[in-house]
Amino acid sequence: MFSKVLIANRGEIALRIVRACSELGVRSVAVYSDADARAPHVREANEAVHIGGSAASESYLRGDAIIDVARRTGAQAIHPGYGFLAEREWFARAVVDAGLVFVGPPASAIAAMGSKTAARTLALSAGVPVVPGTAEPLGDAGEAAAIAARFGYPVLLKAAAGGGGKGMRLVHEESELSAALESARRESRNAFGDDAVYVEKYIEGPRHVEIQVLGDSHGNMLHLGERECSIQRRHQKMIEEAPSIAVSPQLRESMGATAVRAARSAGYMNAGTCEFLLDRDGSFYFLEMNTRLQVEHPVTELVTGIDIVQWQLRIAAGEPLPFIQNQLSPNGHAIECRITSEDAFNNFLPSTGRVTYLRLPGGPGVRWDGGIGIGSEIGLHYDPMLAKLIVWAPTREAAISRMHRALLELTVEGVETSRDFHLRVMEDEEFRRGEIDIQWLERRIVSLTSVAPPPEGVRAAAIAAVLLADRNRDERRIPPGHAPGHAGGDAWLLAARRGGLRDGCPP
Ligand code: MV4
Repeated sequence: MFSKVLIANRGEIALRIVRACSELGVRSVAVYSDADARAPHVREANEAVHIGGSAASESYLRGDAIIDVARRTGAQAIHPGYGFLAEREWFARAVVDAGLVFVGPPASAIAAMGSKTAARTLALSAGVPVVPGTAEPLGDAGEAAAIAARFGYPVLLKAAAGGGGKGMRLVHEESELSAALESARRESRNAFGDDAVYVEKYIEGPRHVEIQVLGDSHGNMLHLGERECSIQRRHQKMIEEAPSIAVSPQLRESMGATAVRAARSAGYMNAGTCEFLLDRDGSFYFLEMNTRLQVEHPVTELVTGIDIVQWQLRIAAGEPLPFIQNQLSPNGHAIECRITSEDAFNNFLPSTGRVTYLRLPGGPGVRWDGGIGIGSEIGLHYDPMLAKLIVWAPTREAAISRMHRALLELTVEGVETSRDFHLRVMEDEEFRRGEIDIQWLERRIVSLTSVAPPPEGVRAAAIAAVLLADRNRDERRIPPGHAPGHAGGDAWLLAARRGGLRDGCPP
C-alpha cells in the first residue's frame, strides 16, 4: 500500500477519501484554494498545500501544480475524486508520466468512454445493448430525416461529445427536425467545441439505473449491483437508492454482466459506473460509462459492505480483489439525499452565506458525508452540494422512514438547503410506492414545493431560539462529548414546536 496519497479535490469527497486513507494507514495530502483555507478537508488531512485562487481554474483544475505538490510532498498516488480533473485523459496521463499512480482507470479507458459515439460503437461491438440509433454523426437535415423516419418518432438528438443533457433535443415529428438539429449543433459547439450530433429513438418514461463495477490489475472485474438514480432535476441527481425496486435478481445479473462486458471492452480498471435506461418493459440500454468514483457511491457501500474508496486505493496499489461475484448480492436498502445550498422553494436558487449553526443527524443506520462545518462560507465558486445524508435499513420502507427521521434531526442555519424538499419527497405517496422514472421530479416539483412555509414571525422566533441555544452552549465551553445532554436546545426546540412549527425545526 502507498504511504502517502494526494487528494486532488475538495469538500465532502476529499474528506471521504481522507477517511479511507486514514483507515488504511495511508497519510493524506490535501490541496486547497484561497476560499478553502479553513475547509474541513484541509483540517482533516495529514498535510495541506495551498495551490491558488478560489476559482477552480486557478486551483483544483491546475493539474501541473497538483502533480508538483505530489512530488514535493512525497505522495506516491493522486486520487482525483469526482468532477474537476477526474475524467481528464491528459491529467491521468500526466500523473503516470510523472512517475505517480492515478487512482482511477487508465487514461486510454477515460478516452474510450469520453466520446459518446465512440462508447456506443465500443458497446455494440461488445454485444452490449444500446438504444436504437446511429453510431455515426449526422450529416444534413435530409439525412437526419431519413434516419429518424427509420426509427420512428419521437427521436432524441444528442451531442457526440456530450453528457449531462447538453446539446440534447427531443423531436416529436419531422417538421421540427431541422430547427432542432441546428440548435443541438449550436449548443454542442458552444459547450464542447464540437458540433457532431447523432440520433437515437426516444425512450419514454424510463428509469435511470446504473451499475457499479470494480476491476483490478489482475484481470478480475466484478459488479456491485445497481443504483436507482431517477430522482433528478435538470440532469442533477437529487436522491439515489440501492437496490432499485425495478431490478429483480435475474435482471441484476443480466445488467451486471452487461456492465462488466462494457467495462472490459474499454480496458477498464478500478471503480467505474455504467449508466442504463431501464424501460418499463424491463429492457435496458447502455447510455454511457462514468470513469470515476461517483457522488452516490455510498448507497452501494451500505448494501454490499464494500468500501469502494478503500478498494480504489488497494487496486491502484496492485492488490487483487478477493471477492467473487456470487458473494455480492445487496443486503437491505440504502437511500442518499444530496444536501445542496439551494432554495427548493424558490426555483432551486443557489443560496450563499456562512453556516452559523449545524446539527447533524445520527443514530442507527445514519451516515453523514459532509464537507462543511460551523463557520463554513458557502459561495458560488463551487458546486452547491454541501453534503450527503445516507441511511441504511432492512427494507425500503424502513429506509424512507429512517431518512425522514434523519432529515428532521438535520438543522443547517445561515444558508438555505434542500432539506425541506427532501422531507416532502420522503412523505410523497408515489415515491413511497417506488413509482418513479426520470420525469417524476419534473412532474411533481410544483406540488412538492408549493407547501407554504410557516409565517415569517414564527420562523424568525424559531431561528432565534436555535441560535440562542447554540450560543449558550458555546459560552459554557464544554468540549464535545462531555456536554450534559442537549437540555438548552431541547427546551427551545420544544418551545418552537408549541409555537406551531413542524417538528420544531425552522423551515
Ligand atoms: C435518453 C433519454 C431517452 N431516450 N436517450 C440524459 C442525459 C444523457 N446522459 C442521456 N439522457 C437521456 N437519454 C434516449 N434514447 C432520456 C435521457 C434523460 C435522462 C437520462 C438519465 C437520467 C435523467 C434523464 C433526464 C432526462 C432525459
